[in-house]
Amino acid sequence: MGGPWLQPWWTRTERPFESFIHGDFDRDGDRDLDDYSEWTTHVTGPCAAEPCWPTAYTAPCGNIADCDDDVDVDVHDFGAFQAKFTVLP
Ligand SMILES: [Ca+2]
Ligand SMILES: [Ca+2]
Ligand SMILES: [Ca+2]
Repeated sequence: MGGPWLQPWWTRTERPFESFIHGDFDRDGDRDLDDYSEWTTHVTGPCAAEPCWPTAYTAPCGNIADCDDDVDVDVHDFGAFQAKFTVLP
């Protein structure tokens, strides 16, 4: 496998998982189409009763997609993602 910078950032031990911007999967400071592509892989739909327990997502980076921190990834998270959609020059 390639060097550590070719791996998804959440698998890198030198960058703490706890520090992130919701929706910024590649940690380049924006929420663009690359991030949206990853975001779509974490969609769970809403829980019957929110906040969800157990968590609706099981992937360790599901909380990055969960923009409103209610432990699911649904249309409300999409709205929050869309509102912050940016492309850096
Ligand atoms: Ca990004
Ligand atoms: Ca929700
Ligand atoms: Ca959510």
